[in-house]
Amino acid sequence: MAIKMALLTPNDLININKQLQEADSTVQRVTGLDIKGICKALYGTSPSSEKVGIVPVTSGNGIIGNFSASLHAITQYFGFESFVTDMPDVSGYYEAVRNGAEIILMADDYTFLAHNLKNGKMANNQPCTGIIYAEIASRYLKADSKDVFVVGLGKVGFPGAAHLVQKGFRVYGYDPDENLFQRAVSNLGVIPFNPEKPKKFSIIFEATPCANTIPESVLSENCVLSTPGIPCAISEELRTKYDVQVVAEPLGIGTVSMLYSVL
Ligand code: NAD
Ligand code: 2YG
Ligand code: MG
Repeated sequence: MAIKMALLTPNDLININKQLQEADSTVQRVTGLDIKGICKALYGTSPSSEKVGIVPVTSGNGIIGNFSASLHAITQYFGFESFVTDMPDVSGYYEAVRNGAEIILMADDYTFLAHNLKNGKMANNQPCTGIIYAEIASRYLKADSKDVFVVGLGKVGFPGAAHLVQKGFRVYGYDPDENLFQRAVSNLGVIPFNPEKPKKFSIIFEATPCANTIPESVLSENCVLSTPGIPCAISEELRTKYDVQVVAEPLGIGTVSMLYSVL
């Protein structure tokens, strides 16, 4: 398959518990809810000790160091019972189900899924990530208007933009890919952002695989930047200059969004 994918690296996942704790406290400061509270509000579900089986997958680019171990740490952090199978792939799936997994988590290079074997519900990481980062952005307690800037309208950004439109926000969007940009304008009613006519925002949601995607001209003092994109969308310099509240974490927020969506 010739689809371009931005894959995680073992480096992104170093100190995942610390990254999660920091993201959780930023989410609390920005929205008044912690990440679990956001999930409950978003999906109306709560875990009741579901057992999560994590299956390493060797296909394509293969095992990513720290990926399964990070999913283990993330599921435990959010209060799920979980285990990583000894075997990968089909044998690992067999092992997970035999050992009582109720929810399967596994990923190849294209799809990261959660499948609840009890109720049949299935989730994909890309829309679940877009939706939860958009939800966090939308709950900024000190937002000065219903205007949101969405940067990147791909597999994560588009569902996030759709969620914001559905919640009644005025969504300004930008993507250099003309097809994706037009799709968001015509299918969602996204307002085309014109870089020639700069406008300041207190809420920004970014989902691109590029650095420095947020022009300085859109930043307002103390704005929120909710971004799953890796690497981070703004420089340390701009972050400090505008006291930007950045919600960014490489795997856990999207994963817990998937899990709550299949409960
Ligand atoms: P994608 O390729 O489907 O979409 C990215 C979009 O960004 C593309 O449409 C591209 O044209 C656009 N883009 C590139 N440069 C831009 C710029 N300067 N301004 C505006 N748009 C620009 O990718 P995706 O699957 O949506 O993933 C986006 C990012 O999110 C990747 O870095 C991916 O690794 C990351 N991701 C993170 C998590 C997480 O939990 N943190 C989960 C899933 C994906
Ligand atoms: O089991 C393994 O170790 C690998 N087969 C996992 C492959 C995951 C590939 N996907 C990505 O790197 C991400 N784009 C999706 C993960 C979401 C968080 N960024
Ligand atoms: Mg995440």
